[in-house]
Amino acid sequence: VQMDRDLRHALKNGELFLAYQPQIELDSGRIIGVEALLRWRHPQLGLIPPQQFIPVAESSGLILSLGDWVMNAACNQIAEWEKRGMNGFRVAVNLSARQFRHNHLAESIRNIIAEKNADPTLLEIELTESAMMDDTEQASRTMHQLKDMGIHIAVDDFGMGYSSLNYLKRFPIDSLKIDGNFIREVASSEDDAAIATAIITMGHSMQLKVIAEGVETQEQLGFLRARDCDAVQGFFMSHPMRAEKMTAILGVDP
Ligand code: G
Ligand code: G
Ligand code: MN
Ligand code: NA
Repeated sequence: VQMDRDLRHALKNGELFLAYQPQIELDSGRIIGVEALLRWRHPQLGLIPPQQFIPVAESSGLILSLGDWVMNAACNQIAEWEKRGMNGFRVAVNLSARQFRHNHLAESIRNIIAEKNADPTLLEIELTESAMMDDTEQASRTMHQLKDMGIHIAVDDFGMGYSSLNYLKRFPIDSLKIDGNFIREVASSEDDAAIATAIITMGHSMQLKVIAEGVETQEQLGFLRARDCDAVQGFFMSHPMRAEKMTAILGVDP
């Protein structure tokens, strides 16, 4: 209850910000986009990890306002990076199951995109398998609405949930993100190596891009490169950072 009240206050008080973590294309070595990760700097408690406050916001329903805040901030940033001439640079936003199931999700995203004048093809939505599989009829409808707007759709934490390959084929998905749990020991565990390889092969045979997350070592990176993974994200390449730092690294006009 206390945290929910603090979080409501944080929303109004500017205590939230987005950190951006680069996604690197292996073929070109280029940063092709970023994942936006919500951060809360509490005035007394300091930085509170999303694993602590997102579940609270989910159960109170505040996640919807929080999600609107995130979408506004991300679309604002898309428009700004676009203005600086960063062509095709995509921003991925996480949606929790409750946000994804909300009736007016597509409409509300459409309004934010229009208001911020952001290119919808530069927005990517990350959904977990369980969010997609909960009510497949509604999920499919919502995903098609987003897709029709030009928005990209990625399956987050892939391999950790239960997803039917049949739906994977029927949903308008653009990419799979291999969960970091499979990457951690990918260079030493035969099982994890087999899983990661299978995801890459299956993704490619379905014309999906495959990105590995949680890449922390040179060995993991080498493995993924050898298996033809499309892109990587993780501390080995870069930690999440503030927009200003991201802009500076990209070398575009500040
Ligand atoms: O970096 P990390 O600690 O940021 O993220 C922890 C978890 O919080 C991840 O599962 C991530 O998907 C989730 N998360 C981060 N930012 C957001 C957000 O803006 N919205 C939602 N719904 N989840 C987020
Ligand atoms: O659930 P989701 O995949 O959205 O969560 C992303 C989370 O992973 C964020 O908390 C982010 O800070 C974290 N993260 C990003 N790169 C790495 C990494 O290389 N190692 C670990 N352990 N976590 C990472
Ligand atoms: Mn994610
Ligand atoms: Na993930």
